[in-house]
Amino acid sequence: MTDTIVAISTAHAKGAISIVRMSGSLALDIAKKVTDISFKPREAKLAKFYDGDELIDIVLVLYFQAPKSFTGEDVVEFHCHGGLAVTKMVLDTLVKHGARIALAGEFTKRAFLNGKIDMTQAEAIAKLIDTKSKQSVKILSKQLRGSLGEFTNKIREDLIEIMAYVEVNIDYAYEDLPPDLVSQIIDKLNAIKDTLHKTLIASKKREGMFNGYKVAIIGKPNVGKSTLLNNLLNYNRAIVSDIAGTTRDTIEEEITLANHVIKIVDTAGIRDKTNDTIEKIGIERSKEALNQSDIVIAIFDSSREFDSEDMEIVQLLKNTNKDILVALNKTDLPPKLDTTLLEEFKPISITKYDSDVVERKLEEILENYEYEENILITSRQIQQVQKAYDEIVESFELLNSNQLELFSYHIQNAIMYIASITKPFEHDEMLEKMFGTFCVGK
Ligand SMILES: Nc1nc2c(ncn2[C@@H]2O[C@H](COP(=O)(O)OP(=O)(O)OP(=O)(O)O)[C@@H](O)[C@H]2O)c(=O)[nH]1
Ligand SMILES: [Mg+2]
Repeated sequence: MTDTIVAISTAHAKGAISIVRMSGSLALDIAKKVTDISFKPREAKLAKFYDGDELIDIVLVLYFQAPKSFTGEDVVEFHCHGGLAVTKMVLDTLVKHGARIALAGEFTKRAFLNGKIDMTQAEAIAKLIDTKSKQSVKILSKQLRGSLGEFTNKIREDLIEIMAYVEVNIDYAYEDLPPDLVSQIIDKLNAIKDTLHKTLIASKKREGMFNGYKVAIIGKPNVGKSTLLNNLLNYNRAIVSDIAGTTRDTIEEEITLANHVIKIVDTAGIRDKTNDTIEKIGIERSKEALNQSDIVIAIFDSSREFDSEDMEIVQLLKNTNKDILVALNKTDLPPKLDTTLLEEFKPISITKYDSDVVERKLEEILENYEYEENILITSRQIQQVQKAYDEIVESFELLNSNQLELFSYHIQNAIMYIASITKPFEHDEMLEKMFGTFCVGK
């Protein structure tokens, strides 16, 4: 018999209501001992909550009878008044009567182990709590209902069908195989391969959707990078001066744009001939910031001649696959910059007095991002799909050279990796680690 667990499921802060949740075989017995009501499943009842003879709170009680509950066990929820002290006293009383404080993610882990949800749904729950963008809420709530599980199950079934074709024909000589069978298998397998590939690309590209997209501001020294950061933040976060090399380290701040949380990174001006060691480190960091960003804002000073330092920025832009926004700054001053090499980036003009157009452009880029519904949301999911994809790629050769047994071996592996997305084969320690990243009470 497993322990009966209990935790405060709402945020640990002062609020109107706090929910204490208890799950396990003793839940109903304990609940009866601390309240003055009779219990009926799925009925909300107002109850006096006692610690012995002492009245602690008037609470709303909900009882979910196993297996029709989140965890699949008996669950009782106590909605108490939201003071920190009263909630803690309710919790302590339940512990006194035999419940144990839940570990992080233990409720969700039980839901998973009892087959109430699959692993993708458990992961969607964890992400939903952490996520910062409205777009990702839409995707995650679909996954919460099992959409990613359905998607991977369909792929699994298609692969099993291919296996079946092959197994039936494994004993035939190649010449005796139905003539169009191999081409049918290849078509099916190609379709699966393409779907997995598309999903992998979309998922890797859209990691920022959950954690906030990163936008790096780059440019040579003194072009107005920190000025733009301050304008986007609406306050003077970074030091701005006419001395080149003012910003020495990267500065990261968050803003919300078009329902997305964006992490804006201001960097040290990039130039190649500096002798200053600290500045050199800063420049390396700006290159790193560019590599880690989703969108790059490159700033050029329209009031100065185009020089080798600007050229270095152009080179960086040409060598990156990030979304690029080029801004010509200081357009309030007489123009001197030859913009020929920048035309391909369709530059926009800004000044320190008017940089709103940058926000609008950023919003445009974000709005144009395509959102695959079946995006993979954890690195675990990405890894497993990648492995399945690699197995399928490897199997193609073998089919062409009629090595059906080896082909079938690789397809089996692919099936196993796909299946593990919803039902990982990891042992208990592994599960503990996975659910340990959840918050307590989940
Ligand atoms: N006239 C004019 N001056 C500007 C404009 N934008 C920025 N400046 C000035 O340009 C100077 C440099 O601005 P910063 O924002 O510190 O430039 P930076 O790119 O962060 O410079 P580093 O940190 O040294 O790489 C400051 O004196 C700003 O006031 C603009 O649109 N017009
Ligand atoms: Mg700066």
